[in-house]
Amino acid sequence: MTRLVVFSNRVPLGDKPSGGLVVALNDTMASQGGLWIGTETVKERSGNGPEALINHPGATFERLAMGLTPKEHAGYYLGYSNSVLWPLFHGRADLLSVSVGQFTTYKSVNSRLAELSAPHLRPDDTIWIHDYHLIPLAHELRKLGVRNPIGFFLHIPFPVANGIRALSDNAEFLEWFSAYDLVGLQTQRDVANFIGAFRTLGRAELLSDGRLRFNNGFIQVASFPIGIDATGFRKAAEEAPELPEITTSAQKVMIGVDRLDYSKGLPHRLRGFQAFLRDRHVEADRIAFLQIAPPTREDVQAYKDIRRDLEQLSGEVNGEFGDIGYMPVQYIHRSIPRERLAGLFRRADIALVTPLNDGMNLVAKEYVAAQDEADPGVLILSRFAGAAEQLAEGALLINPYDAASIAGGITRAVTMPLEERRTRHAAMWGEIARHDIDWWTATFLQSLARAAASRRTSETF
Ligand code: ADQ
Repeated sequence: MTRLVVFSNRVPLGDKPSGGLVVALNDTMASQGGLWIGTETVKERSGNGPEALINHPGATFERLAMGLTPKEHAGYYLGYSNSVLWPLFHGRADLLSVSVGQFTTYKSVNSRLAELSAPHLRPDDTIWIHDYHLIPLAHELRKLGVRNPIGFFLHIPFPVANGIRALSDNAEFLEWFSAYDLVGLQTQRDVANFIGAFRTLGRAELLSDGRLRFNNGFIQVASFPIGIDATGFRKAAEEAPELPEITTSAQKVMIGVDRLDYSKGLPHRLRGFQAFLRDRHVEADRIAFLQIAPPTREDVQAYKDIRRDLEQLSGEVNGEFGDIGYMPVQYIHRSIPRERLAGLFRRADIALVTPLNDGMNLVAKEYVAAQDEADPGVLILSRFAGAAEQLAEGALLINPYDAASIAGGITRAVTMPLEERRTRHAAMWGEIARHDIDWWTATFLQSLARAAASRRTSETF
């Protein structure tokens, strides 16, 4: 069996990792072993002696990290990755913040990571690179003579051609993808955008076998919707400790769990809830909305702005509809342990997952997995979440830009008969259990092995 080498921006270091990508891959690595390489910010790099990756022993797999100086962290992570690629890939060119030096730092961090990692690679390794921070990495590894199968998976949406056009160096950017044997995206929509962008901007040709002929090579692209540890999460929810009453007088509980990110549509969600409350006789059916939104990337201005907007709006809604013993919005600005999260999902009658754009959204899948199938809750889901492609049959799909659409979804959810809730839940659970995290890993790696083998064959002729 070949060894799996995973690259991602961060390496999981704690016992209980959180965050979409790391949670998803940690179990696979813990059970099958391998090598995980990433980056971490250090105060200063030691100037003497050859620079080395930092070893983090203590896991069932090997963990290595490259130290980033605060300046590199600013240019590569906060800068190009999260102030250029993240907003662009989520369709928010208006939030783009381009500054001198970011692009160069992004490339130099990737090339140094390649240089420091190459000596750790063995000829029979399978390499799997994750996410937008590391797009040029395969190109850099190939320059160093690495011939192993290399796959890439993008966890966030792939934008339409105009999104890529807003990258000043888009020709070089497209070129990076040709170093991979396989490019994996979350949804069919992303694959269509990818092909469209390469045809429009790179004069690529779509071949009948699905590959793209681009410059002098080929790109194999396909969708692999990421899953969760479905049975594990369900079990955690079943075994979760009793929760204290969420609020005193609310009859129904609605939950939202998101990193505090502008792509998650949190202010729009509150406007939707406000519209619902305005339309109804609140006394008749009091609903408590619990929003858990831990901070991220707080050094980026757009994230400071979203935090301020959200705090203001929840105050506004509570001021308008709150009463003694009833606060419609409870807003918690921190991370909570996964077991407790699983218990909260199970307790909640409704989940509001309303991103303006999202690669997949694992919260939607976790909420469904946590339900009691005898009396399941209702998932209200944005049509812009990647998960909507798989969960359309069971979720209430809404338009997150339209407060009336969200309000309508809440009304339907509150009044939905038990039979309908069960039918919808069963459809979603079937999909989530079938296409779980093990399915995702296995399917991607099998496709990568096939793609790499056929590329080698065509190279021989
Ligand atoms: P994220 O944008 O981080 O992931 P998501 O898919 O929802 O979004 O994953 C977040 C994870 O963190 C979930 O497992 C959730 O339970 C957990 N989490 C969130 N808030 C938490 C809190 N307060 N306390 C504890 N845990 C919390 C990126 C992409 C997504 C894609 C994933 C995986 O943006 O679109 O689904 O990667 O590919």
